[in-house]
Amino acid sequence: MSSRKERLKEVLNHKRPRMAVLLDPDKCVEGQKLRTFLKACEENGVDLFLFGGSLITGEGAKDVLESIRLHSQIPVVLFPSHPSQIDPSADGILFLSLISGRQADYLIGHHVVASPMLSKTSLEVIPTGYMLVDGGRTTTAHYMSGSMPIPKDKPDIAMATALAGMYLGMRLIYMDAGSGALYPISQEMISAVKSNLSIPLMIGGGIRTSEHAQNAVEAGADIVVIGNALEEAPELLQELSIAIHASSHFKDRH
Ligand code: 1GP
Repeated sequence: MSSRKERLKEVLNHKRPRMAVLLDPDKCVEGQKLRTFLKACEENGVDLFLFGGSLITGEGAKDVLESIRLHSQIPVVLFPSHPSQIDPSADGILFLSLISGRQADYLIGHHVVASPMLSKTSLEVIPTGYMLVDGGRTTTAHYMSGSMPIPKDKPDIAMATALAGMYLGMRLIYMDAGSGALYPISQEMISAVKSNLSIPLMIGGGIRTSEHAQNAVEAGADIVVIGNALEEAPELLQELSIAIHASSHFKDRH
């Protein structure tokens, strides 16, 4: 097993909080800037790269993924919105079922198309209950999936949905306010979900400050996903990483 695959296994063991950085292939360009950022991610203990987006329009994804593989040892997990985004050179794939929505294609249809392709790769397939939550604006994920997000003040709906995902056999729940959300998912909702789950909980969308990141960890996030904030201000990497990793109080909590 490659060391990246081993690192991926550790990330999913939810023994302590982890940091995932979302790399959107439409927003990254292969070159020195990306390589400098990848080096900074290594130095600051980033645990995982999510690679993908709700709508990919550019053609540079392959080059960007190749560069990530060449210049870092951090595991790369695909975060696809469509089977066409499967790339066997990553380490794993979030096999996302949009359990907050009721659209058949996002629950099972795309999975049927993708599965024969996946069976020919060595990607670690991670069955993931994906839940979109209202983050104050319609994000690309909300719009493209044509689904209604869980209202931000309904932790009971979030909890019931996540539980259903766990009972259906998901290995991970990803609760997402969507990229560029105006505000992140509330602590109340995160803790309502976490207190009922025995599988890891990933939280993302609108996390822009170390306070946001720490709030998510304190409420029970096992993996915190940061995208936009680092695209706009890569210099925030160190303080966001410290906020997620540093608190020994939340380590080894299981
Ligand atoms: C989106 O959760 C990710 O799916 C990241 O969101 O870009 O707002 O950090 P941001």
